[in-house]
Amino acid sequence: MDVIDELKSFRERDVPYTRVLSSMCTIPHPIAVEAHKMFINVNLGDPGIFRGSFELEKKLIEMLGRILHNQKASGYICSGGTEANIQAIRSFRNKNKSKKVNIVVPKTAHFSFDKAGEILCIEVKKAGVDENYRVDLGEVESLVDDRTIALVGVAGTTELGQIDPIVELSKLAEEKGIDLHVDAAFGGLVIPFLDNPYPFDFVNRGVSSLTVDPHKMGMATIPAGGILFRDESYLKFLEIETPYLTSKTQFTLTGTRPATGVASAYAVLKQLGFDGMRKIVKECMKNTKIVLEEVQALGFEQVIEPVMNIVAFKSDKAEKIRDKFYEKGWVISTIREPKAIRLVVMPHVTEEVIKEFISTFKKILSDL
Ligand code: 0PR
Repeated sequence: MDVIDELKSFRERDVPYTRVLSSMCTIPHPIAVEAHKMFINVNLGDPGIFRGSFELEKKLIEMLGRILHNQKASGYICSGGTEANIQAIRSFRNKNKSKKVNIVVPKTAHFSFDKAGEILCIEVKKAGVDENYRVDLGEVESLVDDRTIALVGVAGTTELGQIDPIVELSKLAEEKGIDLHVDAAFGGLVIPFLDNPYPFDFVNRGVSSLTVDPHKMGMATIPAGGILFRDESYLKFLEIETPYLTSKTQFTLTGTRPATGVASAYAVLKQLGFDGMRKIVKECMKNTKIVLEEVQALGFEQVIEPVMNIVAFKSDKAEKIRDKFYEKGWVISTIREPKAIRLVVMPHVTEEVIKEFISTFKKILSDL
């Protein structure tokens, strides 16, 4: 067998996106694929060689900064939300020279903050949430002590797509003189394009940094995560000397790093513009509403009214339903608190896909 056929045979075993309602990634936009191909051998870890690509990254950060209300935003395109979150916390930790420190995150925060805590040797305190699964401000405040260096708020939680009260968290961070990181890995390229966007970004003075991933709703190719800081000063806390490179210092976590995510994310945002992105988000929200109504009609109740294109339905049999879907070639996910099935309505989840999904769901329910 020729190696390409061999690769195909592996690739064919992957579940196609049109059967996946659990993923925050999607089929990249065609312009992203074209852009990706043009940058396959670029190493942004050596920006003195790849000067044009490095300039493009700066332009993309500027573009993202404009969407997120900060013309002075500084940052870079990284491997994903995990690296972005780790780097934000690393910058705050290095800024605070004291040895033993902690951060306060919502208990609904992504597990990448546990990784950050472990790698950086800092305590990660977890605050509970209210009945709408937004972080409880009183609990956040009670967990803050004189070793707390930062708060985290999530704009688009992984499980429910909920937005924490960033406005209040920002005020609290300012009051306490500490940094606030907003994890908008998913919501960062959804909320700005909604009809009544919640002010989750740098418009709040207390927000020091923000994670926004083009490889999620930005329809860029994988990997394309993003970390944006309020200004350049935060990057200084991340700098390491690099004596033999074309650059004297490096603030990224990885050394060799691709520019494919930069090019593909830039291409999508530039080609679609604000209006094009609004259209994509509008379509996802319309389809989320269809999923909501169809699944309600099957007798399920949503955990929260969907804020973005993620919807979860309470069920004691959530895991069983998920496994049955899997047997039939579909992938959905579940959450534990409350027990529920979770559906992410990405651009690949079209009306046609929803129709097939609902008819599969009906068969599963009749077999349960
Ligand atoms: N922050 C939030 C709010 C996230 O939801 C995620 C990932 C991250 C950070 C970390 O991002 P990276 O995975 O890019 O490092 N959320 C999804 C999750 O863990 C990622 C995902 C995507 C999982 C596609 C599965 C999948 O098929 O559920």
